[in-house]
Amino acid sequence: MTAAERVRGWVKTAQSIAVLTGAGISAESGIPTFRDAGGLWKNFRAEDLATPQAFARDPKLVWEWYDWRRSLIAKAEPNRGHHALADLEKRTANFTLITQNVDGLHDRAGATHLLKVHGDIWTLRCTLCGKERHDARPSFPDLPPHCFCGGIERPGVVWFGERLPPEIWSQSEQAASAADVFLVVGTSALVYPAAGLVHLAKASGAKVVEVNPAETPVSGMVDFSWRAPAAQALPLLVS
Ligand code: BJW
Ligand code: ZN
Repeated sequence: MTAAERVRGWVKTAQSIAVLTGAGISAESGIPTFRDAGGLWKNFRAEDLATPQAFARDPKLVWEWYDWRRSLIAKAEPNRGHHALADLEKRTANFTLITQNVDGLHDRAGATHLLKVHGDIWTLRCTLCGKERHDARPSFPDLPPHCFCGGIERPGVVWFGERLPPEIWSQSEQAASAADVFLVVGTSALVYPAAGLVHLAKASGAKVVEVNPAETPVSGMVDFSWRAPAAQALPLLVS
């Protein structure tokens, strides 16, 4: 039996599967990742822009980055990787998809048990009154966008130094600790606490499978590393 066949067997017989995805699963939809070559925007790193301090200093600059990303995502389609996970959800008794992505491509592929630990790029939140709203316009005529109360709006995402949404986070921990199989797909596993779910799943007895063309800090502790792009590997893994 090949390693791939063995992994397919784990996936097929699992009662409970949890999946953690990162930017790599959307790479083949044409959305740049954060830390691979080509992920930089105007020479800024995610760590320079995805912070409350950067937004306080220059909300227009931070919004220009999000506006650029919104326009790319609006033109993108979910790929075979997103669809394979949506199919797997239908065939698995207990299935939870935990995503660090804010792009909404898992929703568009049909995922329903979906936990967005870093928020959603299509949600805006007022920095003055806290009101949230959905806005699917690919780009805004004026930046930064404003709330009816006059306050500046921010993207409804989680920046460095900010707490993850507590209820979503606790459901993510529960899913990771209850999983028989835990898939880690397209994430550099550098950003915590999300990356900690891999360790939690492993410590709770799950078979952990990584899908990533590159090595990551969790590669050494997983039960199998599938070194391939997600849109290629996931359809084979769940078939
Ligand atoms: C493919 C592929 C293909 C390519 N197929 N794969 C413990 C230790 C050290 C530090 C910390 C710690 N705990 C907390 C911290 C601090 C910090 C942190 O982790 N820093 C590290 C960077 C050092 N964490 C935080 O601040 C978090 N908050 C927090 O801890 O709060 C505590 C608190 C408590 C009480 C009160 C208040 C606070 C928040 C983290 C938020 C991260 N936010 C961002 C932006 C979100 C919004 C947006 O999208 O703009 O999230 S940053 C960015 O990184 C984004 C991503 O979700 C996240 C992870 O990136 P991801 O998805 O892994 O992408 P890449 O680019 O890194 O990797 C892509 C991968 O895909 C690569 O491996 C490729 O090989 C692969 N790939 N093609 C499959 N086709
Ligand atoms: Zn407001």
